[in-house]
Amino acid sequence: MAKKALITGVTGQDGAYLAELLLKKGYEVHGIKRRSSSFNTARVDHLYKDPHETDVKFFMHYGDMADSTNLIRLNQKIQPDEIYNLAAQSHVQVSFESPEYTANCDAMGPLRILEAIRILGLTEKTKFYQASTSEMFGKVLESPQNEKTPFYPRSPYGAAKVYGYWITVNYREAYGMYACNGILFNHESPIRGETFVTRKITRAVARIKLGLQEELYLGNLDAKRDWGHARDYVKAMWLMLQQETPEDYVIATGKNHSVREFTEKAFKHIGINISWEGAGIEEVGKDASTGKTLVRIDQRYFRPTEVDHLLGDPRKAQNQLGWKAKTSLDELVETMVKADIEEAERDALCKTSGFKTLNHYE
Ligand code: NDP
Ligand code: GDR
Repeated sequence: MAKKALITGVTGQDGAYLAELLLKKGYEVHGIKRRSSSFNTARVDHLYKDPHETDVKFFMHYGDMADSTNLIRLNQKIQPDEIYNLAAQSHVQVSFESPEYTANCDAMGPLRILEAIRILGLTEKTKFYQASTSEMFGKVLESPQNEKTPFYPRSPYGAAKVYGYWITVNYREAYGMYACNGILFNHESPIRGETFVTRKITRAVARIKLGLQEELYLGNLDAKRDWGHARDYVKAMWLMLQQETPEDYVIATGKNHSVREFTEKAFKHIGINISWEGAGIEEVGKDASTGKTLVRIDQRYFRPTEVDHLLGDPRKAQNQLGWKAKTSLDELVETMVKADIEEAERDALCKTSGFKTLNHYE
């Protein structure tokens, strides 16, 4: 019998890479998607088969992290061997705008699933993975950060995820459940959401190259992050659920870079060297050879409280899971810029060919 996995947040970046990985490993994969007025399954459409076909291994179910009865019913129906809880309001800046919703989804969400496992008597059968985050370290008290570094969250998102972390530890200790936290540092890819800084930059670089955009507006250029590739990181999630004992692991590359450096690297791929002039909110990034301004600062992208500097220590994962980040930052930037150029080429073609978008129709 194939193992059954349930992935919450299957339509997100990590959900898509993880579903692909588990299907390759022979799992029957069930994903939870939200009802939306427009299609929200683009990242997993290539995995989907019409349910009337034979040998279907990938199933989608409507659900929401805010809906306990839905989560209980789905777990009762699927009886999963492994649950990967990836669903979250995952944008740090948005969490300042919607703190209560973020807490409901990101803190109460994992609790609802853990309770579903307990209520249904699945504590012996079902293993649970919680998508914890380096944002829990927040105002960094030591560097690099490892599994023992104290938490000091700096956003409603970070605070909600700290609850998700501890409730996972608590259910492991209280009920003997196989429950793990993956404390993942930032991981990106060509299917990263467009409003996270890396994708925002690579997408803008591509659109500037194709003449679809003039300038890129950013916030804090000096924030440092430990950036890896999402495809590498979902392997660590799976490995965590295949061990003798459930434990928590930091997953990171062990190297960090600033948003400024990321921007410079991305522009280099289209043959532009960026030179920085001015300071603070007045700072601009110019094309060093033409003097044209390409990057500007906008106050709206600064957060009320910032996480200045994150750097992970992945040695426990290396030693116990045999996991190591495979993709360098240069490779990651190159892959992302290339993919965004292809997308921008499609947009440019539509524009020059006079194709209409839906809202142009009467
Ligand atoms: P994404 O934002 O790409 O995906 C989030 C997923 O959660 C989407 O499928 C989204 O659905 C779904 N979702 C959001 N709200 C709800 C809800 N109320 N009910 C059901 N589903 C919901 O995030 P990533 O894939 O990047 O991250 C996956 C997880 O890992 C998240 O929990 C995130 O907080 C955490 N994390 C991410 C890191 C990263 O660098 N990427 C690092 C550390 C942790 P929809 O598609 O409809 O919006
Ligand atoms: P982060 O990712 O907050 O680390 O959370 P994000 O890419 O949003 O920001 C990284 C850093 O870049 C700075 N920044 C900007 N950020 C955005 N989004 N847009 C901008 O224009 C901009 N300019 C500068 C930010 O201030 C920040 O310092 C991500 C998410 O995936 C979380 O879900 C996950 O838990 C953490 O990574 C680890």
